[in-house]
Amino acid sequence: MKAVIFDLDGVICFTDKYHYIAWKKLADKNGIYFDEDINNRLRGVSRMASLDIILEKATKQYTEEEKEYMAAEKNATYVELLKEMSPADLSEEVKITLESLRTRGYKLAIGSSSKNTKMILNQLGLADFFDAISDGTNITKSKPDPEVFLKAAEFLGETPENCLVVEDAKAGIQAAFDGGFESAGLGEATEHPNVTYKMDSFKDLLDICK
Ligand code: B16
Ligand code: MG
Repeated sequence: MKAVIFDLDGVICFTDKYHYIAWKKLADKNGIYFDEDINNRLRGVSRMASLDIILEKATKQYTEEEKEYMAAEKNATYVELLKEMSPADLSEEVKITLESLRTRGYKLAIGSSSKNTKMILNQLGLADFFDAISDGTNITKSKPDPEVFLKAAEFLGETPENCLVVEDAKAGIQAAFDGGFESAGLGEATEHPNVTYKMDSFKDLLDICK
């Protein structure tokens, strides 16, 4: 293993709570039922695909134009919430583990579905930390398609066999498996049958990547 590709939301940081608040505001405004269980199904899923999942509970049909508007509205709320993030939102555990992996010589990349990746890394003080960033701005297909991780490996100049993907979403483990990557799962990702390593916490990476 020469490189580690990290998912962002749910792995490096906990923007999932902001996604929840922003989607909840949109759902409430439109009288659509939304809860934490539905929010969990949005992990690793692109913005428009997330909206389609939310609209499963809607009682009317929305046009593509209305959907674009709703997604933009949700994103505006989300971006306002991201502005409150700071380096204090990066846990000591994540920080120390990332620094140890770097010291051990691993190349480190981000593989996230989010189009707000650069802003989030900036807020966390990680704007220049990673060797490569593959995110929602350079892909055409979202997880569970492997494109985001294949691009990350390409940007690092490594083959998938040499990269470990770290994920919190089942869709992300599926993407890693289909792309020929080994994976390390956190939370619900550990339930996926194809996850290579099941982790209890982020620092377990230091036992996997010696
Ligand atoms: P945005 P990840 C994903 O991030 C989130 O888990 C998912 O809930 C979100 O819909 C997606 O990013 C797109 O985010 O609206 O900011 O482009 O887990 O792949 O880092
Ligand atoms: Mg995630």
